[in-house]
Amino acid sequence: MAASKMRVVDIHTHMYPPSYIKILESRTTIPLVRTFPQTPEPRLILLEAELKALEEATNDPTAKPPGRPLTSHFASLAQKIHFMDTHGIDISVISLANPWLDFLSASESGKIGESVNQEFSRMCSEHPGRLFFFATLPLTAPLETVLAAISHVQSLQYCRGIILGTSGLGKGLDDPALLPIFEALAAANLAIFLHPHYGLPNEVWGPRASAEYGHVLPLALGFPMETTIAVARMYLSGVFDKVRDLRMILAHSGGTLPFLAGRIESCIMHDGQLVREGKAGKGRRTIWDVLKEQIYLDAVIYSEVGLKAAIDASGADRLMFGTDHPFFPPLETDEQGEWESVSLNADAVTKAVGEGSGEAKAIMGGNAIRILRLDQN
Ligand code: 5CU
Repeated sequence: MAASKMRVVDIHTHMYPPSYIKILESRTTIPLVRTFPQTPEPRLILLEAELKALEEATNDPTAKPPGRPLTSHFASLAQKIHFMDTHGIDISVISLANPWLDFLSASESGKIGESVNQEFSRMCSEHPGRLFFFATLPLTAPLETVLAAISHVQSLQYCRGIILGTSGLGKGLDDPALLPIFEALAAANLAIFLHPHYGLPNEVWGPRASAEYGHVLPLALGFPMETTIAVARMYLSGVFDKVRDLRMILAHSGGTLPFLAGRIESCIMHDGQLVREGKAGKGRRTIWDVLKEQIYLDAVIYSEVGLKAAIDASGADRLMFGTDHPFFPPLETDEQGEWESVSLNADAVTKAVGEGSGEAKAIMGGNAIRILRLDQN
């Protein structure tokens, strides 16, 4: 029997549609898009950790430009398809990049969310079978607007889930007020792609970070810790037991969750309060159980060491390849060519499970096709 061809699926790949970029251009506080005299390309400034650099560049035209260049990779569908073709990616599940609709007022987020989701739906319909999307929810709007948005996106042909930040309704993902939303998503068979944005407080990085360390600390450490904390809080609050059909895909291979799950378990078992309250007993589903039953992980971890931990924690049948395009472009080679950030993740899969192995095929695409129903157009 001929060996089946490997299909490559990118489940972690973002866009800001043009209408969203217009909103960012109209803003004076982050997130925003602004042009600076020191560089021709507009800059996209997203993160709290970029505030100091933004202030300095605003007051001093010789200061280094803040944020990242807003290249055509962020908003152009043609560029996304070119990127996919360049890297042998058959299917992409695109999603709005952070911070989604989190900064919009309660009165505007419902309408803007609807049009952003329509725009994603339209982009997918231009490339049937090659593009699917994770929708975005207007979480600052009243509950009925959020629930109506879930019904709306469930009806969109190419929608396979929703992308979610860790703030939820403002109080994190262990907030009981989120339960009806989690229940509605589970009932609609829409997976949650959990993605960080807020990182850790700026003070954690120390006084030298903004001037000397670029974006390394907030992105390499802040993002994964944010995801880890958000999911640990959900687990401790019992969300996964309350909504057994809830399915979550964690960005960046679950932050540090695969590495820290044992420690989380030990801390639960040795916590006097939790033991007294009967929350640490024998029949309980452990964080390991949740990792294997309700959680999927992307394979965006750039090394076989982290990837092996992710596979050990959740199983090779629950990992899905991703690129994080358009973030992490090459800085010294042509952006229209191959990106090292992509090959690092693809090589990690090969090194962890062997080139051409069944597990490699599953992680590179088979799992995503099965889990996200990508063979159903
Ligand atoms: O480089 C960055 O700031 C980011 C970001 O904001 N979001 C993301 O998904 N990856 C990298």
